[in-house]
Amino acid sequence: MNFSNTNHEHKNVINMSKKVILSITIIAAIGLASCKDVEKNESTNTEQTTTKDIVITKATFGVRGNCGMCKSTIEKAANTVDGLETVAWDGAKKQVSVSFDSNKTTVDAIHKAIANSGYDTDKFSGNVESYNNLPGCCQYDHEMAMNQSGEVKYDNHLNNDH
Ligand SMILES: [Cu+2]
Repeated sequence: MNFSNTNHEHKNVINMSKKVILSITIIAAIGLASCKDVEKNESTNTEQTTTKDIVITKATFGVRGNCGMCKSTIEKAANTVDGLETVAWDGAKKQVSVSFDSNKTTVDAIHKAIANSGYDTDKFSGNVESYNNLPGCCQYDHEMAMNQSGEVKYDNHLNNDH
């Protein structure tokens, strides 16, 4: 009979479909399982990257100055820059070392902040008005060499009768 025959074929098609679906499900499950493993590894990597997201950049450049008071003024000026992490002015080398978050600021911004406080950097001249307002002992020589080797001990007023 044509009708039941068709019906039977239809059932077969359904059975086949079920088998196909089952196979697909199994393959998908295997696929998902392996994907999960990959995802796990990826998320681990992502976490590590996230902690490294803050990129700390280090820079060293010349800054003129005389004494411990200069050091304090220079370092305070650098610290006004948002994103600055560390600053240390080396009076013997006439050089400042900074580290900063490069997403927030630039070396130039730190140069400018220091220059604004009256101190020459190897890129910008110190603000004249600020320089004139510095204590006499801090009014450094504009011809002073910057980025020195640091072998010559600098004249720190703290060690002198001043
Ligand atoms: Cu000084």
